[in-house]
Amino acid sequence: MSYFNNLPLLRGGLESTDAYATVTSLLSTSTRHLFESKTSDEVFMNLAIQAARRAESCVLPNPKVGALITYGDKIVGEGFHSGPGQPHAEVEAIRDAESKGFHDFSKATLYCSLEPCSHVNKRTPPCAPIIASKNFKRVVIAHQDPNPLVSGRGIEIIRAAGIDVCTGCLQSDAETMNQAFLKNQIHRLPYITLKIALTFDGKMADDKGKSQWITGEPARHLVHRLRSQADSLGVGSGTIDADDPQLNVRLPSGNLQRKIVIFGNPKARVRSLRAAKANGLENIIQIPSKKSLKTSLRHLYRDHKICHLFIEGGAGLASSFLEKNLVDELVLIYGRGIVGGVGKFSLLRKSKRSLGQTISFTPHHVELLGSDVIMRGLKNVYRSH
Ligand code: AOF
Ligand code: ZN
Repeated sequence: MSYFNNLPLLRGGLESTDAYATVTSLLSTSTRHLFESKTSDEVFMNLAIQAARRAESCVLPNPKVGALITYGDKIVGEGFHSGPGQPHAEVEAIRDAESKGFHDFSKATLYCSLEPCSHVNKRTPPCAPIIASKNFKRVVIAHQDPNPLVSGRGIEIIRAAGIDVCTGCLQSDAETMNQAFLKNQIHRLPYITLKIALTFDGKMADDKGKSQWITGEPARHLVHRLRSQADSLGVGSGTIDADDPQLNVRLPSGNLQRKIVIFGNPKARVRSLRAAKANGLENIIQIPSKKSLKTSLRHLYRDHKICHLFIEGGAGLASSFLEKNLVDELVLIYGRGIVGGVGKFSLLRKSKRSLGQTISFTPHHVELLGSDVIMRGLKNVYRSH
């Protein structure tokens, strides 16, 4: 996670004050030396990455992309991609600069958190030829677009126009932001997040199977935010039968529709399907239980365009995904209560693993939320090449 992630995004046109100085003045004296050890390219690229993060919720199948245009040390334009069918970040940044009266890009630098696209026959025109035609002095790119239709061609187009191109600036920060997109493009599979609520002593439910509620209200709000980052929600048929979950995405800005994927045996699925429909859920996809999970995931990506599956419950589904090593990110939410008992609802209940054979995640985020503890761990990290 980048040190700069919490800096406010600077806005400004030709009249903007020295952006570099403004950012440094926002920092306390104790942190300023860290900032100053970054190059100005990294400072501006970080702002482009922050711009990309302004896309609300999930933009999949597209990546989150931000772009920034500087002239000397002033920011003269910025843009981000807000979703499929919408203009790309670079085009937005150029438009922003032009709307402020900036038209001569021959002394300007463009910062792109992703290689500008080069391919045609898609929703929007390719960005690389537009950038080439604007005759920028320099283009700084965080990383190559892993989309096989781009994959270096955007960079070639811009270089061929005689523009100085620099790549790899804050590459890993930009890649971290687009893990689902990278996995989709490289492996043709959906990115999998598994969320599990656990009691303080690590149980998924009490001995009667009740899990409502292990965690408090703030953590349940967080779950809605996490759901909004995915394009689909996955659940076992048993959980629909037992808990009758609403599986919706409620945000302060409104409610979002997500595709629902129900895993489970066919009989249970018929029951759960009725329950789900009675709850007003639409866009429900059922997974034939005979197929392997990996095959099902390929099918979900190829035929249903599912790019990021957010899986919640139940214990059986969570265990299957974990055992088959299909989880990319694990989100554990620990409530404050201890339930004790025999552990009928512990994770991987049937596992006979020894300590030398654990399924390990690399923790990357720990947070106290109300009286709950959030722990996030990564299994796989996807890189652009
Ligand atoms: C960019 N800038 O902001 C984005 C890029 O269907 P389209 O026209 O939106 O194109 C989607 C593809 O373009 C996507 O798969 C990825 O390769 C690239 N996304 N490229 O230059 C952007 N969002
Ligand atoms: Zn583009």
